[in-house]
Amino acid sequence: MKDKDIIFPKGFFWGAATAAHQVEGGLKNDWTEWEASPKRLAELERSGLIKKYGKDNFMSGRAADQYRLFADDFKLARELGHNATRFSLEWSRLEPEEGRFNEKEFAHYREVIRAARANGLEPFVTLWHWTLPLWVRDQGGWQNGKTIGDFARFTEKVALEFGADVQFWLTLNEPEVYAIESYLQGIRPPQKRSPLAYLRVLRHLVLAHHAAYAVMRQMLPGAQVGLASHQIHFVSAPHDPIGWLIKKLADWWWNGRFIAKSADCLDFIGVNNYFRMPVGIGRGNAPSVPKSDLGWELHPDSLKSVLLGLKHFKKPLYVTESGLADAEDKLRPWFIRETLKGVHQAIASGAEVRGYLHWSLLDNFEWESGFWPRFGLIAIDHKTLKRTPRPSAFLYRDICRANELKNAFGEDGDRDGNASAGGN
Ligand code: IFM
Repeated sequence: MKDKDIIFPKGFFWGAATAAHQVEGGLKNDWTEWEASPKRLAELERSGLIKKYGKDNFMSGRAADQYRLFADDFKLARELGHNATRFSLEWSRLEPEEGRFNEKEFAHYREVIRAARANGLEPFVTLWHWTLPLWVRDQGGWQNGKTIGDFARFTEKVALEFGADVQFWLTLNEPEVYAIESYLQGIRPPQKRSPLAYLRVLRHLVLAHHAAYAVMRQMLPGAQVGLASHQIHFVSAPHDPIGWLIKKLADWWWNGRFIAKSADCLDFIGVNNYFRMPVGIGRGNAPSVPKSDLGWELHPDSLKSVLLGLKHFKKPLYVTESGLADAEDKLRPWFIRETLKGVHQAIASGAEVRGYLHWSLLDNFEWESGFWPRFGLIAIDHKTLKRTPRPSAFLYRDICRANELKNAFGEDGDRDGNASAGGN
C-alpha cells in the first residue's frame, strides 16, 4: 500500500502524552523521597551512574516545569497539529494529607484542562500514573486494601470538580508494569521483591480500577472511562511448541488478565506498547534490529499486533503510549511512520482504534533512568527550559493535520530518519 492510501477514520484523535511526575516539577511524593534517599544514592554511586550522568540526572526536581509552562506547551501542541493530549493528575498535590483536598491545586488543574480545551486539545486525563502521596506510601501503598477506598474517594472529588470538562478518563497507568517493577523486580519504590506482595498489589489495582470506574459511572454517565494497559507483542518461532505455550501463557498473564478482570468496567482500552518479546527456543533477535537510546529493540509493527490481540474484547481502543528514546531524532521519523502504518492495518483488520497519543510530548524524567533518555517530540533544555520541537514533531504534525500519511513522508522515508518533509 502506498503512503497516500493511508487515511485514518474521521474524528481520529492525534496527540501526545505526559505524566505529572515526569514533567511538572516541584513535587513531594513517594518518588521524590526515594530519589533523594541515602539507599538510592548509594546504589547509584556504587553502579557508577552518578559518575556517568551526574546526580541531577536522577532527581526529578523541576523537570520540564510544566506545572508553570503548561499553557505554552498546549499552544505548541496545537501548532504541531494535535487535537488531543494525555496528562495525569498528581494525587499528592490534590490530597497532600489524608482527606484534606488542596483547593488551590484543584484550581490549577482546572486551568490546565481549560487550557487544553482552549487549544483545541481533547484531554485524556489519567488519575494515577505511579506516584503516591506520602500518607498513602506510609500506610503501605497499594499493598494495603485501604488505599482502594482512598483512591475511590479521590476519584469522587476529581469527578465532582472536573467532570463537566473531561470526557476521557484513564484510571490507572500500566498497573502491570508498576506491580512487577515495584514489588517483584524491586527496581522502583518501594523496591520489594516478593511474589506475594506482587500478586496482592495487582489484585488491589484491579479493585481500585473497579471502584474508580463505579464512581465515574455513577457521577458522570456520559464519560468514557478506561485504563492504560502495557501490552507486549510476544512472539514464538514457528514449530516451537514450547514457545507456543509460553506465548499463550504470557499473553494470558501479561496482556489479557488485567483487562479481562476489568472487562465489565471499561468503556475503552488504552494501549501502551514499546516491546516485542520473543519467547521459547531460539529466541535471539537478529542483530540488525534498530535500537533506541535505551537499547530497546524497535519493532514498529508490534503495536499492530497488540491492537489486533485486543480485538476480541470488542472495545474501542486508544493508543495511549508508543514512542522511543532518541535524542538525535534519527529513528523517530521512521518509527512513527511505520508504527502508524501498522495502526492503520489494524483498523483495516477490524480493530476499533480511535486515537494515537505518542509518548511523549516533552523530554521527561524517565523514572529510575532519569533525564538522559529523550522521549520528546519536543526537546527540553533543562537549564533554560527552552522547548524545541524535533524534526519528527513536524513530520507528525503533517500526519495529524492531514489525518493521513501521504503529506508527511515520501515513500523513501527510511530508518536513518531521511524522511522527506521539512521543518516549519
Ligand atoms: O515513561 C514511561 C511512562 O511513564 C510509562 N510508559 C512507558 C514510558 C517509557 O518508558
